[in-house]
Amino acid sequence: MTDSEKPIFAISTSMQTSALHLHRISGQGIFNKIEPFLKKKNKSFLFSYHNNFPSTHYAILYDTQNNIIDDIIITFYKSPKSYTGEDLIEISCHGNPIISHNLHTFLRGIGCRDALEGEFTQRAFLNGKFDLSQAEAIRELIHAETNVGIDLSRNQLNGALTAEIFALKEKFIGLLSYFEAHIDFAADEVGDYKPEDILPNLELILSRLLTLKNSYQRGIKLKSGLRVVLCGRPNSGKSTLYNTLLQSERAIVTDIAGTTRDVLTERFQIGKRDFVLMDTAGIRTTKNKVEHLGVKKSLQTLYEADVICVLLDMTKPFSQSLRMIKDYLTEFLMTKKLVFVISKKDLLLSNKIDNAVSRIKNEFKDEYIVSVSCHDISNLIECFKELYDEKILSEKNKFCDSPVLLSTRSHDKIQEAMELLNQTKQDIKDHDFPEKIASNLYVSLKILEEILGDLDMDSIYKNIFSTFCIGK
Ligand SMILES: Nc1nc2c(ncn2[C@@H]2O[C@H](COP(=O)(O)OP(=O)(O)O)[C@@H](O)[C@H]2O)c(=O)[nH]1
Ligand SMILES: [Mg+2]
Repeated sequence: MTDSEKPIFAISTSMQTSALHLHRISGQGIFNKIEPFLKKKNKSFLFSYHNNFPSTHYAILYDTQNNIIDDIIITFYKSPKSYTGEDLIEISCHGNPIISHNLHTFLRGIGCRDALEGEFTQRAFLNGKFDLSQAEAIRELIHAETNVGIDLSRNQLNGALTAEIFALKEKFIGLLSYFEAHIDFAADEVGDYKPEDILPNLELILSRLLTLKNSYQRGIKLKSGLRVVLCGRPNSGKSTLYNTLLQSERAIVTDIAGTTRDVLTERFQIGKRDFVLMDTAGIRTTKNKVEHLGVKKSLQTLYEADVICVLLDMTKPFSQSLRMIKDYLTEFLMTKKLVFVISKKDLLLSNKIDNAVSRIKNEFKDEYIVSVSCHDISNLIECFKELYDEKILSEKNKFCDSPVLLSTRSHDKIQEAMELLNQTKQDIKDHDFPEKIASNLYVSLKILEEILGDLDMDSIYKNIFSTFCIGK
């Protein structure tokens, strides 16, 4: 048996001490290999390979020297109805790393080997359980950092991209049959060669490919969450708000102006809404070299923001904040969503807050204005929810069932196919030979099919599956 045919095993959970560990073993013949080492209390282990699978059993697992490894729950998945398409076993044992290491030593002893990264998924792909775009979707699903990221991966796992590539393939076949007919038959049989007649069909393919290509950037944006930057003058309460939103003492807070120098970045959630939050150095003119660099970095960070929260400490003269906004933030007033956050509201009387709101409204008409304190940020939370729904959720819902490209690999394939098709478009306009046009159409189609995988792409697979975790 070669190494690639050997049954493989890996722990699917983490190897740390925990209630349970789950292990997977996959490969033909694995049931026979393991069965002699399974017993029930005082009885031998009885189970039939002909049962309906999957079947789950309680058993005690012994090693080759007849020592107990652990009492386990073992599930048998009969080929082809398993994740890999091979006979597959899942063992759940007590979550002690020593027990799991003993189990692995035992498995090596009965002819299994350690799985490589992504090898279970690679075997599943090679056994036709899913195509390459779906395998990539599984990787994305495991690594997604946001709820939208999970939704987009599910969409691809369910075959949205696969279906689109198949639909495009149908369109290609329509185009190809025209040129094939003109290669094989004379004009009196199939009519005059007028390739420009099929240009609209080619345009249609190109426009669907463009939609796919654009979905890549949109996907990146949607799955990263809403990027919120906190900015304002020193001591306006940015770091305090940052910590309150994250519910942890992440940033240093002092009453000394210019405490924060670096940009801090963390993720946080409001329900299922995902945000990236950035705290920045207070914006002011300063002679301190380090603080000056911090201010510069703050201003650069604003370009990455979806939402800029401008903190205004209204216990200080409003003219100072106004100056800062006019001097540094004017360009963002036009290009970004701004939220004016009146901070330290616990230090302000309510008529002072009203007064502050109307002064801000006077200066900046259509922007959000909320007031917060370190004890109460409910207004801002509501505002964040609204902005998330407007900028992320509605965008996601607009495209909810359409495919979204998740990998650079598939994005580059679409790009490559589009370049060749644009060349073909020119060839058609130039009334070029049907042989040449058909050949380029075949190559473009082949490039698109590679998104779903192709059995002579061995080196690419190795690359893709090596980015999975062990046990997947
Ligand atoms: N009373 C009160 N003080 C606050 C509030 N938020 C911040 N502060 C104080 O204002 C000072 C500056 O806060 P900090 O968060 O470091 O401001 P930053 O420079 O904008 O990051 C600190 O002494 C904080 O304790 C608030 O909501 N209420
Ligand atoms: Mg700070």
